[in-house]
Amino acid sequence: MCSAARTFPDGFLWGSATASYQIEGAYDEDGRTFSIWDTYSRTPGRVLNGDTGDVADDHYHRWSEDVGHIKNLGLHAYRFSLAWPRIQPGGSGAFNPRGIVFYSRLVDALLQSGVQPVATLYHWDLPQELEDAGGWANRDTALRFADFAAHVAGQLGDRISVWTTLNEPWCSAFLGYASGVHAPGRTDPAAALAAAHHLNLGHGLAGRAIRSVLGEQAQVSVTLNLHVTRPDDPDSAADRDVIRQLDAVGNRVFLGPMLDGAYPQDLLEDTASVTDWSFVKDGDEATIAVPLSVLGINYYSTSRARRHFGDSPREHADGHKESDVSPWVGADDIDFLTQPGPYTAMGWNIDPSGMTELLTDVGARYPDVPLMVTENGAAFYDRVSADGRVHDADRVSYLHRHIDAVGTAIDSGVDVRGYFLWSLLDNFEWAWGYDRRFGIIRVDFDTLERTWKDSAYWYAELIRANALPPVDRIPTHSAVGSTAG
Ligand code: IFM
Repeated sequence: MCSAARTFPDGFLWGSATASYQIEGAYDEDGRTFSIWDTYSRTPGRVLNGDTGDVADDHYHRWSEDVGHIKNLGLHAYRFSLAWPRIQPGGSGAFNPRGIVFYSRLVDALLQSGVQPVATLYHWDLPQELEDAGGWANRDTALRFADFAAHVAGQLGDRISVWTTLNEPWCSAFLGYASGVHAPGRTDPAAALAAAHHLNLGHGLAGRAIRSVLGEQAQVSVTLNLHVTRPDDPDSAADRDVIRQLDAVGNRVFLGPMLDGAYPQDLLEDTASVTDWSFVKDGDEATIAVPLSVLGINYYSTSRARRHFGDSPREHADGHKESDVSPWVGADDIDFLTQPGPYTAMGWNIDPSGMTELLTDVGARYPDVPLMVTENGAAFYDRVSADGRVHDADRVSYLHRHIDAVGTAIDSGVDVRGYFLWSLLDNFEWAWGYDRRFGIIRVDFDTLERTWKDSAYWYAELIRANALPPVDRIPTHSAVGSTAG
């Protein structure tokens, strides 16, 4: 029996995403200075195998070839990020024209290929000098970020379709400043909450700066990695309260000020022993609530939690890298439980229902805000087969099920405007270095050669048809064409 393929609304935006530090390399070229990830990756023991982003995918030199792949895939939009230390070495003062030239050429090439550029202003590569001055825990960083945003908006102007201020501020604040498994590697819960606030403030100031340069019609967005956490025992009031608490410190710490204009009261109460939140100044919450043109949502997996009682051993299986210090500030008495498999190479459970649940939940909370899936994808241990191809059937299956889950949310009335697959290329996966491959295009990290995986052919077919192909429909090389240019 053959059922009709799931189709998507006309104009649905199919894209793919990358980030500057993960793909660019050229860490010391054309005036670029160190970011916190250059420092962190050079710190022994921080990144698997001592990998750094020094070369990464060498996209800085191979961007033209990569735009060719983007074009041949048929992507409608490409989401990339701008390296702040390339454009404004040191993070304050003079701007570096050679830094902006790189992005300007990239944007022009995308537009000439009929691809909409979606730019993220901050995907974790904070200039090291700003970290030395206190990083995101320091209010001034938010002001510096707004200056950077205004400059970039002036330079790239209306060639950018959507301006995303921040990527996953939860990771920047809580993995960077609480658990320390991301740069800058600090383990200070109070600093993590201050960082969350200053990231929020930076978002609001930057969004307003972009609109003051480009006009009110400029499309301003932010990308959040919202957490789908289920109670261990849905009938337990204690476990349901755990979910409320994690929703506050994982999701509403950003959604609250950005979309409701205020921090949630329960968050302030849950974290009162950590900070008095005196870093929130009069007017900050109103600034943060800059109207959003679209809200970006990243989704990968779910987690399950319960209240921890007594002295029984703690479990740490929350989908993030192991650390002695939890990123969940104010939630020391919460256990994250192992989720049933299957898992990706990250150890993250595969659960497409979480995608539908998240989109439906956010859509119900904020019915007037269009949503965009700005990241979704999976790392697997890919192999090059004897035929020279990468038959990544597990990735195709993951994508099929998650994109179908996006369709389910759309069917139920959620306003989802697009889907960006993470990631275009295998790249530097932060603390996991080059060991975890998310790309639909394989990168040989010795030769830097790019090879389309089966998932790339499959995704190209999906875009062409605007309909979900079966997992076993992998078009041939000649049917799609995988060479750049
Ligand atoms: O690689 C990252 C990306 O930089 C941010 N979102 C999650 C991805 C996979 O871990």
